[in-house]
Amino acid sequence: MEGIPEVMKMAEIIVPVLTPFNDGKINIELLKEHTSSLLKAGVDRIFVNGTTGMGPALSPGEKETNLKAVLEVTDKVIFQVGSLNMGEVKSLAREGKELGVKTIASYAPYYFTGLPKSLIVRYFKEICGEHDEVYLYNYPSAVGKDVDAETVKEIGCLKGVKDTNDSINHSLQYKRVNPGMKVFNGADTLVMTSIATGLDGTVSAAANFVPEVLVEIRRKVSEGKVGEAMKLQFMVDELVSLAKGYGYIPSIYVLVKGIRGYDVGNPRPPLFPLGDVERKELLDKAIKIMEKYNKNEA
Ligand code: ELE
Repeated sequence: MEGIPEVMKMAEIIVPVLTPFNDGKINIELLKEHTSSLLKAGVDRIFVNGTTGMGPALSPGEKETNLKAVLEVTDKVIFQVGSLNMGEVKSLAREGKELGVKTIASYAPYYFTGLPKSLIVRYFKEICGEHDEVYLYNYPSAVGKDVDAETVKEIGCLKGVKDTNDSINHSLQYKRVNPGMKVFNGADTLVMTSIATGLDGTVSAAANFVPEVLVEIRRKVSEGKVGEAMKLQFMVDELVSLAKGYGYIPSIYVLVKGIRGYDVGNPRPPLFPLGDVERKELLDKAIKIMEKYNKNEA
């Protein structure tokens, strides 16, 4: 498309794919089907074992199971390997490399408070020792610490950042301080903003249930139809805000089934699946929101 700023054509839509469980075990077939469906809808890469994928609730073996399932469908994968056991982290990083995964990622060590910066720097440097392309998954509100742009500079070997942060300025700061680094924002409410400000894209959990809408937001922004993009963004915002009232991750399973029309199993307790009444209520409300925007009544 002529006349479209290069950066907007390139902005990636990355989906942190959910992990389908049935009877406590990962349902590999459902994960593969969901992955295929998302790629057909136009998402660019699959982020495996993220927050929405319940990464912190998975054993190393399960993280590998998820990776292998997704690799059967696509090589456009980011493999999240973080945990509180350095040995496991490094062995997953090696495994990713052996399996030909181009990019791996990790959140910072969570739960433990008061870790000095030097320790965070060492954690990421050790991962870089195992793989050529490592991204930081920065998620301060969940992890309890912010690995900021200056720390990333000090780490020195990271190739990208996924910054789950309501401040777009915080995400842009990685670019200012580390030119050449790929930077993605991970907030569902900032999909349009991430694209329009020239970040490298978005990692949005909402891409599990409305991938086409995110692809459309990118298209509208690239065509300069910012008002139309904003309307779609606001629809996503309303859906996310509704879903958060029922527990965001368990709700995503319901929304995928209700909106996309196929089963993705259940989350893993303590992220308990929604009950029948909640499911119906959530879905009825979600459909009303989508109808309102489709009829242009918003
Ligand atoms: C985001 C979360 C953020 C998505 C992942 C993601 O799942 O790995 O509730 O806005 O903090 O990190 O969905 O959720 P909120 O990248």
